[in-house]
Amino acid sequence: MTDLISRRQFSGLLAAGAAAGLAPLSAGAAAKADLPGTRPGTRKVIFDTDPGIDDAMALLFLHYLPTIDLLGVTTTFGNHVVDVTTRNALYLVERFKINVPVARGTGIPLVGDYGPPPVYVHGKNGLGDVPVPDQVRTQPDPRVAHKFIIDTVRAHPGEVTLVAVGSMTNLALALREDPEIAGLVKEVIIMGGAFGYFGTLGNITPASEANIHDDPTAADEIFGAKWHVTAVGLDVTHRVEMPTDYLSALAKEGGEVGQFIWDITRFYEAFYKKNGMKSIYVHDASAVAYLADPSLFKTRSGAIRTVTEGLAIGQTIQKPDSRGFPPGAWDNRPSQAICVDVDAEKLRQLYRRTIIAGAKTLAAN
Ligand SMILES: [Ca+2]
Repeated sequence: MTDLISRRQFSGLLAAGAAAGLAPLSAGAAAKADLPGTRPGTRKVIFDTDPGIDDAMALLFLHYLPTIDLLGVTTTFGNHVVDVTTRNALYLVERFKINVPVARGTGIPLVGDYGPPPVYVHGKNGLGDVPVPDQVRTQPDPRVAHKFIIDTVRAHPGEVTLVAVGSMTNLALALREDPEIAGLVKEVIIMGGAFGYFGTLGNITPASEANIHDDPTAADEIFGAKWHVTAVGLDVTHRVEMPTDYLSALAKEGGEVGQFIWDITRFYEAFYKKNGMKSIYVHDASAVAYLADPSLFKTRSGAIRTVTEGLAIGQTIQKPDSRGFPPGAWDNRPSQAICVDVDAEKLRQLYRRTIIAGAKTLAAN
């Protein structure tokens, strides 16, 4: 949503939603032009993604947030090979009339190889095996993803937030080719890492979260660059669950968008239920929620390193600024933020309200 008319329509629909009994997140919220609790103004965003079921949920959330000006989608490998994640991104922007370019990114990490895609989590087609055409009409941007990132950041110096929810390879390639962009990016928000805050383990090994494990060298480079990174890792995303009844209510209230989220999450939910859970984890949409409303989270500052080889490859370790240690590998690295707590209920409310209001704009257009 990039034009003023659709933003106004959206705000009106939000107010209508509040009048219909949707619980506001804060008193007097329905009267505000923007979503309650969200950052004021328009935030320019590039979404770097590997769709992916939770990526699709995050992209729809991002698209329908009225405070966000989505400038483009860049694709990477992770939840599937990059051919498939790019096809899925093109399909999503076409189907939901998200009028932004999609730039295809790299298919391999900076070092080593990409293993078999986790089809047991995201399905053979990466979108929970809901039918997706092999080919979509929308063509990718002619630029490779990291060039698109460089061009777009340089076109809007100081304004662009990078939200990265797959492997960090495109961001690292952009930094390698044009290190000055670190000083031109407004902010970087990633879904990635497991920092052990609550004794949190990884999800691909006991040490490592999948996005970081897919390219630990890239992750270490992006944490070491002189831009501000906030990592929304498993420490908080494992505290944000969407149970079946939440998703079924979204399917009823959220029009075509809610129905699509319901459809793609059937496969994902079955995976989690096989592993003894009653709900799905909301990984990538939690990073978008941080962008929309950082007050939903608590953070901790400190330099971050990623283990790039050996048994613990992909492990992310922060040295909190509040702690002193003898000289070591964290010295002379920028202080970055990790999320250490989240108001999951408010996050779910924000997601629900955004999808329901967004679905009405889709139906009206
Ligand atoms: Ca992802």
